[in-house]
Parts: sequence; C-alpha cells; structure tokens
Amino acid sequence: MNDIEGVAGDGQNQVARRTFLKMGAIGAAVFAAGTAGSVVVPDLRRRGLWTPDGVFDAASIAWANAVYTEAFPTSPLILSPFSDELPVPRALAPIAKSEWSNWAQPPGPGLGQQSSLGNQQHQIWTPPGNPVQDPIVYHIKVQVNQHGFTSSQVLPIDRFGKPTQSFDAAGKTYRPGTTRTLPKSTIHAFNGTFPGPMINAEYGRPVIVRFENQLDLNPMNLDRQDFGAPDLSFLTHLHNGHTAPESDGNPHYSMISGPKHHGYKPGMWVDNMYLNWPAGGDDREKQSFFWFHDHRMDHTGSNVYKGMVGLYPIYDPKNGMDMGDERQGLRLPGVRTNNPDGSFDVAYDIPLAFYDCRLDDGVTVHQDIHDAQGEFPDAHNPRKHPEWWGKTFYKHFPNHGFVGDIFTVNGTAYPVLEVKRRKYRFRFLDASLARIYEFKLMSSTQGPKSSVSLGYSGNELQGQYRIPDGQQCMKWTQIASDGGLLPTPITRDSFELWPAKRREFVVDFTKYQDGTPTTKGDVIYLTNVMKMPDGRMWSNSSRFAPDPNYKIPMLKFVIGDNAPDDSVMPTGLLREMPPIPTITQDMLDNRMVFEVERGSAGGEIEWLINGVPFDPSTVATSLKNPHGSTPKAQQKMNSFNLWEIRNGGGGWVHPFHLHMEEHRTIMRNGKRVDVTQDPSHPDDSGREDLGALDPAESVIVYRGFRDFVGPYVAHCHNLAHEDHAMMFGWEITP
Ligand SMILES: [Cu+2]
Repeated sequence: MNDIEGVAGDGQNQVARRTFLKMGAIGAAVFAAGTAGSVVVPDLRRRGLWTPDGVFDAASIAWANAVYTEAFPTSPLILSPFSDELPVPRALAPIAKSEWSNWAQPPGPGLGQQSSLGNQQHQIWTPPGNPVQDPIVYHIKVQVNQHGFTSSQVLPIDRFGKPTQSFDAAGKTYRPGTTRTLPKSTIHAFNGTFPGPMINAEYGRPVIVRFENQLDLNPMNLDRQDFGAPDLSFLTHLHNGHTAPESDGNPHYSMISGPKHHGYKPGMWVDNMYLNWPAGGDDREKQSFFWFHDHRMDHTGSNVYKGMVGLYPIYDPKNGMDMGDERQGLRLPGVRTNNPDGSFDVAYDIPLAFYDCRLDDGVTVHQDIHDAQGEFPDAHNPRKHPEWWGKTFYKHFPNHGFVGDIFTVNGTAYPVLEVKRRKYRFRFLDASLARIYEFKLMSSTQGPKSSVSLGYSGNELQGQYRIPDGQQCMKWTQIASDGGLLPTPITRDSFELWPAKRREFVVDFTKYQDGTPTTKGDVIYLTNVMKMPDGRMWSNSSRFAPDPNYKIPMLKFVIGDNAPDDSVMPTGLLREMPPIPTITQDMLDNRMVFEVERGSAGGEIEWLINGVPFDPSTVATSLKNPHGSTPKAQQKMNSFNLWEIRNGGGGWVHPFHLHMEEHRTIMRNGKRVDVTQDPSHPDDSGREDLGALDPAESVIVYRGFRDFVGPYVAHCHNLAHEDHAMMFGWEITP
C-alpha cells in the first residue's frame, strides 16, 4: 500500500525486528501499525501512546488509564413520559431526473463521477440482468441542526435521585426542585433530522444517494459542544447492503482510496450506489431492513451519537412477495401508497430505532484523553460545562463503552403510539452505541412509576421509569433478522436486540396471548427487561440472572379503533435459505480465525483483534488455523469460506459485524447450529451480518464474497470498541 499520503516508506516508523521480538503481544500491535506506515501512528503519537521507536511509554499508559475513570452525568427526570407521539417515518422523496441531470456534476458511471474528488468510479452501474435504467437519485445533506428528545418538563436529579440544581446557557443557576424545559441538543445529522430520512427501497431498482457534507455551515450558530469528528468529516455505511467498496463507507477503503482520509470533509460529496441487488443475483440472499450510519474512523461512535442515523427498509416486489401490500405474496402487514414523486409509503409497517442518551448535568467534569491532545480546544477540558446543561453528553471513552439513562424510540423519549385493532409489522433497529435490549410486550394496571419514586438510585435509575406490576401479555412473531426474512417465523416471549442488529416482528393487536380480545383504550408497553449498567455487558436478562423488578417501559401502545386487515399471521415458509455445501473437516481446518480481545496495553489500544489494533492500510492475518496456516484476510471474488470469530474475553460481549454479505452461522462454541439450534440464539437459523458473541463464545460462519473487489472491514459494533480500533481490514481480490 504505497498510496497513503505522506506516510509511505517512512523509515522512522519501522521497528527493528529485534525490538519486535522482545516486545511480545503489545509490541506486536505496535509493530504491525508501525511497519505498515499506518495513518494510525501519528494519532497514537499525538496521544502520547507512541514513542519514536514504537515502544509504549509505561508512564503514558498509566496516565491514560487514570484519566479513563468514567464519570457520567445523571439525566434530569422526564416528568410526563408517554405523552409525546411516536414519530412514524415517511419515505424520503427522490430527486426528479429533470433536476439532478442539471446538477453541475450529475451522478454517472464514468471515471471520476463517484465523488467530488474526481478519482473514483462505480464498479457496477447496472446490476447483471437488470434493465439499463437510471438509478433513483436521492440527495442527503449532512447538516448541523438541533433536536429535542421530549417536550415534557424535567426535574434535575443527582445520581441518588435527589432534586439538584441546574443551569442554563446564559450562566443562570436554578435551585434544586426547579422543573425545567430541556434545551435542544445540537446534532450532526442526515438532512438535519434525528433519526435521519427513511428511504423505502425495492429490489430491482438501484438507488444513488448523494451525501453532501454541509457540516461547516452553521446558520443558527449552534454550539457544537465537544464530541463528533473534530474535522467534521463523515463516511456513510449502508448497514448491511451488498455494496461495492467505494460506496460502502468503510475506513479500510477510505483511508487508502477515494478520499484517502477518515472521511469526506465539508464541501465534498460522494454518490453511494445501492444496487438493491442480492449477492450473486440470488433471490434467496434478499434482505429486508438496512440502516445507514456514519463510519468515520475513530469517531463513528461520536458521529452516530450526534445523530448520523438513517433508515432503509427494502421491499421485494418479485411476484408481489414482500412489496408492502398485504393482499399479495406473503401477505405480511402493510398497506402501500405510491406517491406522485416516485416514493411509496407502507402503513402498519413501522421502523423503530432505539437509542439511549445522557444529558449533561452541568457538574460532571468532561474528561477524555483526547481533550488534552488537541481535540475541541475551545472546550478547555477537563472542566464542567454548566452552559450545556440538558444537552447530550458524550465522551470518547475506550473502557466500558457508553450507555445512556434516557431511552428513546425514533428520537423521542418514552413515546406513545395509538394502534388500530389489527396486525402490524415492526422493524426493530438498535442504533445505540453499546446498549443491548431485551423486549417484551407487557400490560400494567398501575402504569409507569419513576424509578426515583420507587427508591432506586445510581445505575438502577437507567431508563427512568418502571412498571412494577408489568406482566407479559402478548408474544412476538419474528419474521426477519439482519439478513432478511427468516426461513420460517419464530414465536417468542422476548427477544434481544444488540447494537446495529435488525429484527422484524408481526404483532396482532386484536387479542392477548391467552386469546382474550383487546378493547379500545387498552394499553400495552414495549418493555426492556435487560439491565445493562455499562458497556461491558448485561448484569441481568432473561437468559442470565433475570431481575423481575427491571421492567422499563419504552413505548406505550394504546389500542384504538378497528381497521380492515388483509394480512395473514405467517406460519410457514417465508424465504428459502441459500444452500450451504457439505461442511468438510478440510474446510473447517482451513478456516480463517479472528479473535477479539481486551489487550493488556490499556488506554487507547486496549481493544484488539488477533493481538493488533486496526490498521487501515492493510489486511489482517488469521490466527493459526487447525491446518497450521495463517492466511491473509483476502478472498477471491465469487469464492466462499468459513471464518471463525472468537470472543477471547470472559467478561465482555461483542456484537461483531462483517461488512458485505450476510453469513450463515455453522457452528457456535464448537457445536453445529445449522443442524441443531442453540436455544440462546434461535435466529442463528437465518442469515446475519452481526454475530452476537456472549462472553468467551465463538462462531464459525459461512460467507460469500461475490460481485465486487476491494477493501472492506469487520469490526465490533460496540462503537466505543470500534473507535478504539477493534476492527480489521480484509479484501476481495479479482
Ligand atoms: Cu466489542
């Protein structure tokens, strides 16, 4: 890789082989980054974690660990939960050809037409077998704006739940017990909204999204606070589209090709081509729900938390199978309206994006090693920021990750949705940095009580409200996971939702699980029963040490009027799975092996894969497989292989995401799960792009590498881990 600006062949970064051998595991990490002339190097050096000969300075590590004592504020208590309506997204309108064809640089298939940099080209413009037609063009501007999570009054509280003082931007201090209106939080977001726009896509109809960086414009002169990529660059990943590298928004690509930078800077644009074409042209590889989010190296977490989230349901019109029309095909809930602008909306088919946040209390010191290293100099950290009271708080901690104490759905805290008495389809997305949820449908006679009023304090306040008398009243019918429709539906009492995962369910609001009909005015709570006090993992869930008192209502459904319903509760085949070949011992022995672990180096590089932090300039190397070889993470185009992902740590969970194609889980913890299911992971039966790894678990997945060539990544989707280099590069070769 000799095309990284300014770092190629930099002899200063070379580590003497002798030194490397003495250094052991930590040294290996340094060595790998150093010899590759990685662009990571200057960053580490800037942070005081790198010395010229590539050896860590012990004192700097100790210092780094000391400042990583994570202190988070307690958000003010929302006094009137379940009064704001759930925002139900509407489809974004495309740009008419008469308009985009007059752009100074319209989208096109030619060399230099893929971005404003003029050095990129779409690998595929028209998918094989598709009619040659213009893609549908959307224009999404990455903008500064502001967002409110609630319209309710709030009561500022401390970590013990006691009323406490609060502040405002003008420097005023308010006495404990004073209720307040929350200021809006500054967001960096797609078209300036959180969540961002929803694109309703269809297989067979390619889409171009022109993402244009306008983050330098700040017409309202909003205070950007002290998180988000400091250089205002972005990189959008459609998670998990079957997408060419130049449109995939991954840092292994962006650092060595295209922008040759962390992302696209203000003033730049990039046309991401979403072919809406299944891997290998195989209908069995079709998916149903993507989302797009920022993927800028080192700041993915802070950019996503600052609002860069968009929704992308994808429908399958072939034979009317899953086209948003409940009278056709699988007859899943959905009533479709075709809009004059070419977009379409589907009623009774609702995406739900989950996101947890913390709001500044004005007394928690903002500290983060990056503050001392030149990021956000205007914040003058470490210090308190009473002027930011009530706005989103985030610091770029590598340690336990980040969990919020206010839970939101589609950008609103504790919303309410009136539903008709009929079936609905819900598309769940965990857009949180680290939080894992476990959802049940519950009824409650006495309704939500604030955790403060129930006597809780500290981490037990997370989620703010509980339903002490909550009882499960309905079951879920799961129809899809990350990889699209499951082979057959799964009936569940509860389900887990890990970061970046999607799962889809049909809920019948006409009756309870015991068969009793619902009546108008009945209330059902979407309830989180997984307690996760920090980014490490859950402390209590249905699978491990259930806490019957932890029942956090997140969304209130109110049963409304009857409505026509032509949908059918699915029972049989949804979608045939693509075939898996006979797995031979030889294939297993030759697999690639990647182990995610918490390294001993601490500080900025404690999260490692195969002993090394992410180096965007090169591909990873497998650990030694049973065959005795250590292959490079390179695959020939149109090949298939087995990859093992191991969680090397006992006390952590990692949602591990593989870009590009959906995989099938073949083995979990040494047992075949394609033959006999693991009850802890029932949807291992479908296809996924994110392996949920419990502590010390391992999975062996079967993957395809079709249709495109070039660099991709795989990484932990706990975004604090990802931003601390728990990622590796891999590539598809011609
Ligand atoms: Cu992780």
